[in-house]
Amino acid sequence: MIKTVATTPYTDQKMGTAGLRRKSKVVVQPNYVENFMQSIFNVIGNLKGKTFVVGGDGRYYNDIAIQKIIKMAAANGVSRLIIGQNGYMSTPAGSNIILKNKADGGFILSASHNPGGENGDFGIKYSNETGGQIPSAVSDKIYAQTQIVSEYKICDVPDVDLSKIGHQELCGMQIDVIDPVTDYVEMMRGIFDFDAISKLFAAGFTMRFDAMNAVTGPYAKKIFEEILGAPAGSVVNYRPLPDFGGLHPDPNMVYAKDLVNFMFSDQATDFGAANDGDGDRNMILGPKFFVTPSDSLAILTDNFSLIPAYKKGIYGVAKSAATSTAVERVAKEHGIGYYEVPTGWKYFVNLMDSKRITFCGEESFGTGSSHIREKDGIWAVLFWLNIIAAAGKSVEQITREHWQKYGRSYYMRFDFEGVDTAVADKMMADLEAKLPTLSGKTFDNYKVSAAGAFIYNDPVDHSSTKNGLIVRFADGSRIVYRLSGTGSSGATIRVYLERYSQTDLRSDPLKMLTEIFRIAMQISEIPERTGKHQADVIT
Ligand code: G16
Repeated sequence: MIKTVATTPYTDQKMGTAGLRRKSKVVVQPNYVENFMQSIFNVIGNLKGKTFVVGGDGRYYNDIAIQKIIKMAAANGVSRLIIGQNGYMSTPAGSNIILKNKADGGFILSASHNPGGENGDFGIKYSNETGGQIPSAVSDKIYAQTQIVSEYKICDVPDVDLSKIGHQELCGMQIDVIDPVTDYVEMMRGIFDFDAISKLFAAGFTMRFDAMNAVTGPYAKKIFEEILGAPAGSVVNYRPLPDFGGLHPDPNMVYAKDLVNFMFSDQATDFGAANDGDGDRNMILGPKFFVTPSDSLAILTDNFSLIPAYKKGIYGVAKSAATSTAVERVAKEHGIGYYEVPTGWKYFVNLMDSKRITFCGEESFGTGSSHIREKDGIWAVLFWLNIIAAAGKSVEQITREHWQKYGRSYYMRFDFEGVDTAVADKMMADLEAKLPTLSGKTFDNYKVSAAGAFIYNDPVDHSSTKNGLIVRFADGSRIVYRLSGTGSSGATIRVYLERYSQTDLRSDPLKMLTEIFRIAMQISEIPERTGKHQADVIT
């Protein structure tokens, strides 16, 4: 039943910040998924005795791609697949299943926060036995393989029924279809004080969780409504749909606009949250109040002792370089380890495995801990609920008291989308060459203290990664420039701005950052080079 099929390479199968992401229309081309998967299997080598976890966020093409992966895994000699029922599994749940079963890795079919559907995006995230996504050295090898792949192996059998939980066999490979929610719920129960959160809801506390018609709906319904007792209807858009019902499942102020409008209305619940397509990102809101992801990381870290699983102490904390410096001040106050890594959750994995850090987070709405090796949307929401239950304070009170204690990092990200790739690359190259000449120069009242590329030397595997350009000012303000690695067409230039104040805690972030935005445009020449004077998306 095993067939070997001849194929020719696609030139564009290089993974980005988190796996392979392309337009659905690209991925549905003949042999596109097959070439990519065969390249991965070729790089792994001997697959006998190996177990992989497979699932996805339910987006368009999930069902077709998953069948191809199952049949190819069997034909390539994989011993066992653990698959989420109906092909569903969130990215954090997948990481947990890999670790719990000591599996050799896993594949989550998702383009994360990118829109889905026939005209949207599709993607494949590949994790290894750490439960985290593979390091760049491995993805480089896979890319090289995609450039020479000439045949793939597939089991020529009818589709596997993934609707029923249980065991089955295919071409000598064992398949275990599991409920993707159960293990995840148990893990959360082991971390947080479910009794305290239940009491909070029993006392009348209200929340709205927007699952954005993506994979976290079933997880959120189970945990927030069924177990913790949030009022029925607290979880909205909870049915995963192939096109996310037309929503763009990116939990931020721009794309989660139904939730944002609701939370900024007079009908707002006490707490609001959203997750992304595959459940690893989160957004936290209070009534008429938004918590930036950078602040959220700092606040969670500062309050670790309120959470049962962390109350004995945490190793340390890490953030991506582009994320605001808010958590650095918390790390200093608590005397714990502090690390700055390139953008990409995979850079946290070595730090967690070597017990250097417990928490980590990014400005791109990702927060997590060493309970798994991915960021975790529902974990972050439960962390906030647990703090609220333990401290008896609102989201706004907790955040304002945090600023009172540590000062406030005004922080925003400006995205210039759909830029011609050659123009974006040239802009970054020219900027990198120019930055060393800026040191000591003053722009308006801002004096440059240092400027250059961000280079990360991993303390564990000693690899070195260059990612983004940073301009630091004498007053602690910063500009970070990067090209996104998660888009599916053209280039997106990201400009991250930060300004710190110990005294001015109630200003409008956009106003506080107006001057730095102007300086950022002047230094980079983005308007002249791209024709864009305003960002397409501001978060
Ligand atoms: C991925 C990565 C994150 C990264 C984000 C944005 O998240 O796992 O580490 O911060 O992309 O990356 P970029 O700025 O390169 O677009 P996700 O949720 O998309 O898997």
